[in-house]
Parts: sequence; C-alpha cells; structure tokens
Amino acid sequence: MTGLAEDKLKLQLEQLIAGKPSALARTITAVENQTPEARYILKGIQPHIGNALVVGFTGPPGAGKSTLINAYVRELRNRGKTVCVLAVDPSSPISGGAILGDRIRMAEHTGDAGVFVRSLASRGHLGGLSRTAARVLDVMDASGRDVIVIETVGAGQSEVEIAGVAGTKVVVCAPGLGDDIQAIKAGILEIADVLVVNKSDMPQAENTKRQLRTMLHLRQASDWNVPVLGTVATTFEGLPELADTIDNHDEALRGADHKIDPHQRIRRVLAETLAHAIEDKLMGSSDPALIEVLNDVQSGELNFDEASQKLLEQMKLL
Ligand SMILES: Nc1nc2c(ncn2[C@@H]2O[C@H](COP(=O)(O)OP(=O)(O)O)[C@@H](O)[C@H]2O)c(=O)[nH]1
Ligand SMILES: [Mg+2]
Repeated sequence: MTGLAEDKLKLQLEQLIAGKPSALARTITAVENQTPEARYILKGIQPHIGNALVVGFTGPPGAGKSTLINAYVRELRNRGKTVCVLAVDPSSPISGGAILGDRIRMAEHTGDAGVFVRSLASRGHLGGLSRTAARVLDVMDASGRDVIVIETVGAGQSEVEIAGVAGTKVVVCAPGLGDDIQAIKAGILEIADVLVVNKSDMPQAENTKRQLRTMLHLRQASDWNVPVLGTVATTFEGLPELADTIDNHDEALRGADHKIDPHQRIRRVLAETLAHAIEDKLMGSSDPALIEVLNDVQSGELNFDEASQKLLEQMKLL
C-alpha cells in the first residue's frame, strides 16, 4: 500500500468512527466486496466495537417485520437514539420487490441523518451471506450508532445463524397462522428473547399469544423470562412497550459493568476464520504429515475425531 492510499484509508476510518454516513456506506460496500480496503478498516475498528445495542427481528415472510422495524425506528428516534438498519433477505435480490417495498416503507426516515438503512444483496451461499452480515454489523457498531436493527426471514437454519450475531433476538409472527406457529416451534422459538404477535388488530391474536406462552413453558428455565407482546405495527400500538422490553434484555445481557465481553465476539469470529483457513489448507496441502493422517483414516487406523485431534495437536492449539 502506498503512503497516499494509507492516508486515505486512515481518514476513512476516522470518518467512520466519527459516524459520517458516507464513510459508513463506502466501508460497507468494501466489506461486501471483500476488498483490501475492507481488511484494513475491519482491523482498525476493533477497539470501537461492542457499544451498540444489536437487535435482530426474525420471523416468517409477511408477519410485518419491516413495518414493525419502521415503527421501532420511529420510537427510537423519539427517544433521541441513532439507528442503523440492516435487511438481510437471501430470497430477495436487491432489485426485487420485497427490498423495494422496505425502501418505500423506510422512506419516512430518509433525510434523517440519525437513521442509516442498508440491504445486503444475496449472493453466494448463505454461510457467506451471514459472515458478510456479521462484519457489516461490526462496521455499523463502530460508527457509534446507539442501536443496530437487523431483519432476517426466519425459515431455516441459516437465518437462525444470522440472528446469532444479534444480542437481542425478537421473533415476530402474525395471528392465526397455524403453519407458521409450527415453523416457529421447530426452530426459531428456541432463539427468541422476545416474542411479538404483530397484527394484534386481527382476530385470533389473543389465541396465538396464548399458544406461544404454552410453547414457552417447554423451554428450559433461564434467568430471562421470554415475554410475549402484542403489537400493531401500522398504528404504533405496543411500540413503547417493545422498545422498553428490548432495552431491558440488553441491560440483562450486559450485566453490572454495562459491557459485552469483547473476547466472546473475537473468539467466535476467530473460530469461523480459522475453520475456513483450515479448510483451504487441508484441501490444497500435500504435506507428508497430512498425507500420513489421510492414509491412517483410509486404513481404518484413525477415526475422524482422532485424526482431527492429531492435526490440532500438531498445530499446538491443544
Ligand atoms: N393489519 C395489520 N397489517 C400489518 C401490520 N403490520 C404489517 N402489516 C401489513 O402486513 C404486510 C406485510 O408486512 P411486512 O412488514 O412487509 O412483512 P415482512 O415480510 O415480515 O417484512 C404489509 O401489507 C403490512 O402493511 C399490523 O400490525 N396490522
Ligand atoms: Mg420485510
């Protein structure tokens, strides 16, 4: 890197940490494209991560997640908080109807410098998408925004994985949709910190809330009791309560010193990065020690656990 290029990157990093929207937008694009610029900035932002409240909204399509997020953003702005919104929808390319719809819904907040909205284009496999989303969240966090909201469609394992980067997970569903309840039961109920029955202006809302509360009894007891809230995103009903509940969960998460342990996040990212580096190495290497392990597995001498253990020992990780 030339001195001039490095000066430019330093400036971009400074502007990002100062919260300048243009630096935020440019950095996110760099992260999506995995440029050298992104690698430099991702390194520089590390000391500035961990201050934002990160909340994920997930749930079946049509439950009203985008409308609810729009209302939640309005509530946060009323409270003087600055916000970033990240929409991750693997099924909708950036030019598709759903994202366009979100843009129009978010139009209420255009021109408000306290709200930054970004959609992640779906490309490549889902693991790649969730990795990109996690790095984009880090960039948003470092930009000094108070709250980061992430929207994902909750349908399968990959979305659960994406939601895993959020500190507080809100699962949104609509009343009277029996199949959705089944889908929620199958996976995303387990990850919920807050359950929302949106469209509570519709019949069946009370019934659905009751059903969800019954299902929650099957979950293992923990310090945090998952609340079931009713909202009407279109009329703002229940929004102050939802915002309070998210704040309470974030506080419970942070504990007495109001900090989220940075090592926990770094461990997770490092584990992911290392797994990929190992995969690349293993698939390409003709190192004699590796070939010996491959032969030992082929001959039945070592099982896969034993072979992994042996390689880890050679890496001095254990
Ligand atoms: N009746 C009613 N409709 C709602 C409510 N919230 C959202 N909707 C409507 O439900 C539809 C889907 O909403 P959207 O936010 O796109 O759902 P998403 O796919 O979960 O993001 C839209 O037509 C919304 O206007 C609500 O509280 N009550
Ligand atoms: Mg949506």
